[in-house]
Amino acid sequence: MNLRFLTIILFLTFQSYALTFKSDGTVVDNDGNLIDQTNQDQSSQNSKGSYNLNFKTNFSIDESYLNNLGDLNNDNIDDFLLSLMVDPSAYGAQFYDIDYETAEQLPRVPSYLVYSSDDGKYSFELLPEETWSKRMWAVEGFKIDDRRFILLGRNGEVGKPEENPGEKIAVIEVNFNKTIPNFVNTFFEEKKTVTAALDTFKSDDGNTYLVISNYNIFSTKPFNVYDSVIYKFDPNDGFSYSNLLPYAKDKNAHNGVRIFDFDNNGQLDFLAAAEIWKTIDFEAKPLSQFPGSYAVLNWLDKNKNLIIRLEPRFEFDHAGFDLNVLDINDQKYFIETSSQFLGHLSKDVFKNSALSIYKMNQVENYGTLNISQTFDLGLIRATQSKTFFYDFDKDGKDEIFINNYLKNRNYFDLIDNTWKEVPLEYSLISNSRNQMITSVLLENKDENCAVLASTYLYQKNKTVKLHISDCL
Ligand SMILES: [Ca+2]
Ligand SMILES: [Ca+2]
Ligand SMILES: [Ca+2]
Repeated sequence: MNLRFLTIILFLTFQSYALTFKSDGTVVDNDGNLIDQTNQDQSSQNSKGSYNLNFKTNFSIDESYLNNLGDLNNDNIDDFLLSLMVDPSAYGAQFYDIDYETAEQLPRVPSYLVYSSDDGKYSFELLPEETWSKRMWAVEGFKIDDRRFILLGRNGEVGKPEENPGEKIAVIEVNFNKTIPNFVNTFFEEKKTVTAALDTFKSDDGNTYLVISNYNIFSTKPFNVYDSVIYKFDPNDGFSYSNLLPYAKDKNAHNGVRIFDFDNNGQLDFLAAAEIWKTIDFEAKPLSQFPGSYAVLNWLDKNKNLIIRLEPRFEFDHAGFDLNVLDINDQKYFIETSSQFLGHLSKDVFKNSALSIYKMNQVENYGTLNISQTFDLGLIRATQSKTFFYDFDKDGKDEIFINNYLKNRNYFDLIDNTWKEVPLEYSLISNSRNQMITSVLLENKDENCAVLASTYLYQKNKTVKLHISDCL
């Protein structure tokens, strides 16, 4: 099937859903709110030091996503990955209506390593074509000794759940000639999966493990595209199955996973942002006994597991997307983004969006922490919304920042024991039409500042424009 034909089919498929494609290239939802546009506003609102990068492709891009990779080329400035996606659900249409064959026919589209270069600006390099993906937002950079790698969680959701073909996760090894990248090796897992989230950790014996959430609980290998797996990764031999099967909550989709020792007891802990399972019919009956995100202390030692449940902001409609722990003056806070999940066949699959904050206190095993404070993020949905922690006001304690936003980008600051929203002063990509922005915060440790790279989450364009702010 050629692309134009496919586009027409997809277009027709979407007509019956909540969004309308207008002749001027704009897309509006049922309430007439403008969601997207074909012709981007070229006007520039650059302030001193900020600039744009343009990524031209041969594909019509539906979505884009930015992931911080840490400092890969050792100049104390964070590098990042721009991943482009094709996906009907970018426009609110149901990916569930795309069958296996159509999903297989969707093109794989480029990703770019965006790296800090000698001239003090960001440059970019196209990833090897074999690693391009239809749809990828789960990405991480990691190091083994002096070698640098990029882990690509290829293929999020495309197609009906039972027909999603998946893609193989990949690891690219990258060398640098001064700051300029050279992709020297690529490793693939043999089996295709549907990767929602990932993280890496090192064991005490120095081995590197890759934790790949394909939504469901952990399995020894991906028997099914949805089975999550923990791999051991060898820098010379690539992937092998670790056979680690630590606890994860059954009948929940794991949209976000993080593994680190957040209580500083020397044992790795697990943070899971979880989405309730519902029946795939118009009733959308809950299948999860306990909806909500959760943490597991001492994750790799089942005898010492301590499970902390987090009160789900949206109760039996709860879909957590990111969960992290922030430590302020020895008080730890769980920070979660979430949406209300109405059901696969609902007119709006997701609606509403929240940032919820929980004070981590001593809890009994299987105890539930109540929400301490919650904010409405003002997004149509919080899918792929992640949090960053950074000391924006340079007072010695970190604030919370969300990567996705519509009108106001704010950070959340703890002032007199209460979290408050504070406007953020970075220059942004021009957004005269209130498109959904996605961004990534990038630290420059030499200059003790950070830049904000921003672009449109929903693109519908062949040229993707990225705005880099000045370093504040
Ligand atoms: Ca760098
Ligand atoms: Ca721990
Ligand atoms: Ca601060």
